This record gives sequence, structure tokens and C-alpha cells, in this order.
Amino acid sequence: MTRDLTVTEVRLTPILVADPPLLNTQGVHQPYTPRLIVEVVTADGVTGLGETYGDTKYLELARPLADRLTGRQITDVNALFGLDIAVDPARVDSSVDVGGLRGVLSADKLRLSVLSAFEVACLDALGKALGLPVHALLGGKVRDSVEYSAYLFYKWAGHPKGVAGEKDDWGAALDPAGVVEQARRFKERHGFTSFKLKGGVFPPEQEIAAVRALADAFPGHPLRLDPNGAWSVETSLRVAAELGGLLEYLEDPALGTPAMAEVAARTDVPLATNMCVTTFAEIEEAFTRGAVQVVLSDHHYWGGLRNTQRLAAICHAFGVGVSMHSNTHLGISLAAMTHVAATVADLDHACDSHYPWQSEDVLAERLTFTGGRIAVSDAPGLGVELDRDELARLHRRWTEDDGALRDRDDAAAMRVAEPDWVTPTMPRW
Ligand code: GKR
Ligand code: MG
Repeated sequence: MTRDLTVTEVRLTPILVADPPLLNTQGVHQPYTPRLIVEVVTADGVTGLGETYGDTKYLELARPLADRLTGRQITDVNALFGLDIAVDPARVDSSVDVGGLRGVLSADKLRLSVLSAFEVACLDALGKALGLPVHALLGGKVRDSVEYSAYLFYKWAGHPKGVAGEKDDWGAALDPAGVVEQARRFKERHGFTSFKLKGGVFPPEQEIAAVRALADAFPGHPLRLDPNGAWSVETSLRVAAELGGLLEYLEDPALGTPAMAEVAARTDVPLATNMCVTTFAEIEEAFTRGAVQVVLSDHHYWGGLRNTQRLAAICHAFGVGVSMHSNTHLGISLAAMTHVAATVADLDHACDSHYPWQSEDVLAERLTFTGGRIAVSDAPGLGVELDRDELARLHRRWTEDDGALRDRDDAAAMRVAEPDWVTPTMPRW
């Protein structure tokens, strides 16, 4: 049977999704966070789904790319990556993304972050058209389920008074006991057996105490601490000395490759990153200086699932481990992460995922973690279906927003509670 794989329509739907008050070194999560849902429709009426960041700068770039994809084949993604689409320099002149939580923001990284959603949508559509799962299009799975780690955050019980937002039932976690209780619930609800604590929120001593409390409560469970570059080299070394034996790895203790290389040279604790190696161009210096032992890939800003495989191959060649970073994301991205993770042979660490924090999703059926793992779907495409009513509801929320929440700004969200809050200068400690 001949199929018509021509793209006849690309639908872009920006949405605002509920997010709990999770703390990080920049501030706190807004009550609603922007995401962009991409639908690629073929002449045969097959629809492929993709998802990426929804902030204005991503959306602005997605529009011309959507126009350029229309009329092409869904198998023509490589050419799309080669298109020269102008990026407004004002959109990248801040040089860091989300205050630096995702490393340097270049025009290329912005473009890749948008293209990744188109790539995933095309692969989903192609898989549906051929009756094959996305992992098969990527060369086939080497495991039937992918392990994720519980992503622990210091958090408030609720968003500041007077701020609209959804209630969550996680309660506050602002000290070691709160962190342990949160970990217990993660384990009970989703079966996770490894834990990552987002640090850089409190002085290092308090975060060291939280990790020690986790180690006592969950002996033998892999633990990680990620202060998003908030520490100096000396502080990083002090934390590494104190927590050494308890940590699977320390994630971005210090900011940038030179500082990470200095830390790595003076400790045996492995260092992971989603901040100093976030593009292919950053690999050479970091690897030759031995600055990182694990790269946390993210198919959004690395430019899709095939680029994630390329990154994994490079890491393998250099003896550097690979795992996955996560930012607030929904089920389409979790499905995409799971398909690609299933194809990477040497994925030696549980991947990160914010998904358990997201009470809302655009999927007809939420993905579920069992024993901390997501089963790799063998259904055609990504194996997920859109809930159109929910997509419309979350889009309405975006349309009705006066613009205040359409661009993620954790420092601004923090100022609602602490008017004098300024984005901390790094290193903070
Ligand atoms: O969502 O607060 C957050 C995280 O800090 C996130 O933005 C980071 O990019 O999770 C990420 C990380 O591992 O650094
Ligand atoms: Mg990180």
C-alpha cells in the first residue's frame, strides 16, 4: 500500500501547565509553566506529537519552522535541521537559559530545542504510518523498561498567598526530615529506588544533612545532589569530601567547564552535568580536561532523539557515562525520552524526570512508573494519544494569561514571596 507521508498541517499549541512551588537556586517555580505541543499531520490523516519549551522565544521560532515543514515528507527531518531560520539576537543575548539552569543559550541551541519537537512529531507520525514504535525507527530497543530516579525538591506547601495556582498534596519539604518524607512518598507512589535532590537552595551544610538523612533512610539507594553550579570550587570539594561515599555522582557543583575540571581533578566523586556540556561544541574541552564523568542528555536542547544517540556514542568513545536531564515536561516528552533511552546500550544511571510533579497532562492516559521504571511501548509511534479537551483547556489558560506566566522566570516568582529577592550571583556559596 502506498502511503502519502506529506505534511499537510503543523499545529502549534502553547499551553500553561500547573507546577508546584519547587525551589532551586534561581528562585521558585511559577504556578503555571509554558510548554508547546506540536502536531504534525500527514496527507493520510496520521498525526504525530512532539513537545518542547513553550516560552515566547521558542514559540516565535516554531512558527516559521512549522511553515517550512508543511509540504515536506515526514521522513525529511534532516533537511529541516539544515534550514537557515533567523533567530532574533535579542532572544539569546542573555546568554543563559532560565537563569543558567540549562547552561548557555545560543541561537543554535534555541533552534535545536524547537526542532527536537518537530523531529519527535515526525518520528511519531512515521511510526504510526508504518505500524512501528519509535524505538524501532531508532534501531530498536535494548531494554523493555527505562529506569528513572525520584527528583526531590525543596518546596513550599503551596504557592504564595494571593497567587493563583493548583493545590498539591506533597506538603512542604524544607529540611532533612521533609526531604526524607518526600522521598518516601516518591518510593511509595512510583517505586523509585534512586534519588536526586535539587540543591543550591540552602547553605551546603543543610543540603549535606539532607543527603545524610536520605542515606540513613534508604541505605544502598543511589543518591545525587545538584546545586546547579551554586558552589565555588572549594565548597564543591568540601561537599565532595563530606558526602563522597554516599553519592552516585555530584551534579554541576560548580559553574562551567574550568571550575568543574578543577573539582574533578581533586576528588574521586564522579561529576555529572547538564550545564557545562549542553551542545556538541562544548564536548571537546570538557572531555579533554576530564571535567565530567556523566553527561545528562536532554533531547530537547540537544536537538532530538537521533542527536541523543549521537551524543551517547561520543560519550561511549570517551569513556564518559550518559544519562538524562529533565525539566518540567509532560507525557509526550517522557514517552520520547523512554523510546530513545531504550535504544542506548550503555545507559548506566537512572534518568531524571519531573513528570511526577506534573498533575496535569495532555495525554488521554498518563504514563505510569512501576518500580521507578517506564515500560517501553511497542505500540506504533510514541504509543501515546492526545486528550484534545485537556489540550484545549490548558491552551485557554495560556490565552487568558496576561503574559506574566508565558515565559518561565523563577526569580520573578520568588519575588512574589520575597520582594527583595535578586538572582544570586554565582558562586553563591
Ligand atoms: O526545574 O528547578 C528546576 C531544575 O533546576 C531544572 O530547571 C534544571 O534544569 O532539573 C534541571 C537540572 O538538573 O539542573
Ligand atoms: Mg542538573
